[in-house]
Amino acid sequence: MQAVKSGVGGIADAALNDAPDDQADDEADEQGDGKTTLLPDRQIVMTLFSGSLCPLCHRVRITLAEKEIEFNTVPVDGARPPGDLSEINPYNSVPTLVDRDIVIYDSRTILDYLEERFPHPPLMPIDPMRRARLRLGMYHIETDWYPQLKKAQSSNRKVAGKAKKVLEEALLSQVSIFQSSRYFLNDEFSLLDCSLASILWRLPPLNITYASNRRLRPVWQYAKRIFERPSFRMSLTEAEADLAPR
Ligand SMILES: N[C@@H](CCC(=O)N[C@@H](CS)C(=O)NCC(=O)O)C(=O)O
Repeated sequence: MQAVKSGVGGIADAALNDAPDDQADDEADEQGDGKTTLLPDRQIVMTLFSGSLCPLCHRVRITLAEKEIEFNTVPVDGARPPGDLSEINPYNSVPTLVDRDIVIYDSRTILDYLEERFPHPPLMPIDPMRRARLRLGMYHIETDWYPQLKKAQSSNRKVAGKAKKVLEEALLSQVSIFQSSRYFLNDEFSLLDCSLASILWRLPPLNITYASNRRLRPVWQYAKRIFERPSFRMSLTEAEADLAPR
């Protein structure tokens, strides 16, 4: 059995751990541990294995918060993943979502599953062409942006410096899209925005300061719209909250 945190995720966990009717909490209380719970053999709510600073986990947490889905979190330290994870996910990767009998890994597969299992509020348009456009946007982010973000966080200064330049240029090349609709490529908030937000949140600490760059002003206006959403605030782990610009 695996120790888990209970709640709708992120920094909201502690408050929600006090919910009186929560069966998992009752089990924890029996153990004299008011904060952590044990994953019941038969899960009632979903469980997310999640890294506290992992951007792919973050886009899943934003999606869960948007859809107001209750879930347990198993915090995973990348260097020391729990044994349970390798038993259920051959890639031993986070995010990994457990929903009753199914274990889902790969963040994109998880997003698609959540959208289909919890269609309200919708985070994808109905129109096939608009859907395809957003899917292409997600494809670009997954193929180009996330890998560059990983490189930009590298301890190798040369690799990091080059990736930061690529990311800044990518933002500049998309400015007209950032300002052409309320959300990215769409007037409604979507899975694409959940994905982009997890990247944009991590750029200012890497000195990609779009807030103070006049040419990137539309990016900042877009980012602010997302960062101010209650779901976004709720999605943040403590470590992610610490990345906020001071
Ligand atoms: N395609 C996967 C990639 C997941 C991934 O690389 N996750 C990283 C953390 S951000 C991880 O778990 N690395 C440890 C490992 O793969 O062993 C996804 O989108 O979920």
